[in-house]
Amino acid sequence: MSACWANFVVLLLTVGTVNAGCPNGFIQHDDSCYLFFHSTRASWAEAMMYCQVFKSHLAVIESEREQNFIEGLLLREYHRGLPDGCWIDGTDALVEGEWVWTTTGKAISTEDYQKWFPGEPNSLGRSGEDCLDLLHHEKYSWNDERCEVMNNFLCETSATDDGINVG
Ligand SMILES: [Ca+2]
Ligand SMILES: [Ca+2]
Ligand SMILES: [Ca+2]
Repeated sequence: MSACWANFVVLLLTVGTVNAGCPNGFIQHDDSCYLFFHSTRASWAEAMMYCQVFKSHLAVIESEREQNFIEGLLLREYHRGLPDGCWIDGTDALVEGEWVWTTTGKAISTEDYQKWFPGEPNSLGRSGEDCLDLLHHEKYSWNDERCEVMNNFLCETSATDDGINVG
């Protein structure tokens, strides 16, 4: 076991609340389990891989109810020195301006729940901004951000009835 992997295991054993339907360390809300990585910073692509290591994916926010829960979770865990942004699953890297949830492959269309901060997505800069993050200083409204930015991130997976997550 590498030192790196050992650190993950220690993290898993020490963070969060254990719930019947969730992997160790994840917090349950409705049918999902969440794990906020507040002590790890990663680019959006790296964050996606971290979540996969934990048999989960970057969070997909599909309702106001889910957004509200996540806002509460991030606010509780926020402390000074953390990055302003928290990666979630959305991207428009494939076609500029067409936002999709990578995990489901579903377009974030006008009928779907969205909570962009006014003026976002604004695709700033030459490379554009192709990855979705929640901004602490904007009460966790959505923003498009450069995917290379080192942010915290939020993983999500489905809750199960028996507590054994099959991923
Ligand atoms: Ca979700
Ligand atoms: Ca973009
Ligand atoms: Ca932006």
